[in-house]
Amino acid sequence: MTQPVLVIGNKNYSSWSLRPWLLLKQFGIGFDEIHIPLFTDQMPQLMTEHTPCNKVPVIKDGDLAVWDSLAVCEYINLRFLDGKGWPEDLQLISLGRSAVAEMHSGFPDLRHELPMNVRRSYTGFKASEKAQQDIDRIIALWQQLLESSGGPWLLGDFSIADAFYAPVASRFNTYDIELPEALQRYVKQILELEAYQEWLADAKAETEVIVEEEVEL
Ligand SMILES: N[C@@H](CCC(=O)N[C@@H](CS)C(=O)NCC(=O)O)C(=O)O
Repeated sequence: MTQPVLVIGNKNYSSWSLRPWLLLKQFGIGFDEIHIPLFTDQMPQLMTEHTPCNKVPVIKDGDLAVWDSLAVCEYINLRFLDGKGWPEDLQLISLGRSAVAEMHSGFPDLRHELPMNVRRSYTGFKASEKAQQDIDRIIALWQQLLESSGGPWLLGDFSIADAFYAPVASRFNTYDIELPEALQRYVKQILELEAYQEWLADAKAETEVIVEEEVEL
């Protein structure tokens, strides 16, 4: 059987790409990668060649191409993880799905003001009131999930929810966001994953800079 292929953007910037990549890695699923450097001259041709929607991530599995990070993670869960991408408990799955949906469609100020930039670390970053509201909501959400599941991951074992919030953990680290101690531990746990370290090393090796994603203090 040939391996699935994950089509992704720059590892330094593409938060949507990190989600399925981390999920596959954490569950030890073999896959090949195609990288599309975002907003470069090569991007349009590569997008046409490898994606149905001109966006990443996309997973290609034989003749099938699945796009959008949520659909990609759900495909991975059903096709390769035997459903283990979610916990078994109905209450926890439902809380997790709500949290993932909230991440997928929400937090616009966090996304805009604190773009993922895994290789940078800022000191003295000050979030606007609206971005701070997003941060506060994520803090409350993570606390709720960790308390409900008992941890150490958001839903107990590592799940799609952690894959979805890993880019936020990365942002909190990059922009040095103040967090309660238990959540500092959660962020550290994400950053110390072997898979995250691999992603970071690859991001550091990238040479492209997307000026719009580089915050100037
Ligand atoms: N909702 C989509 C968003 C995907 C998305 O916006 N990807 C960005 C990269 S992180 C992209 O491909 N941008 C290229 C473009 O907009 O032309 C998902 O979850 O996969």
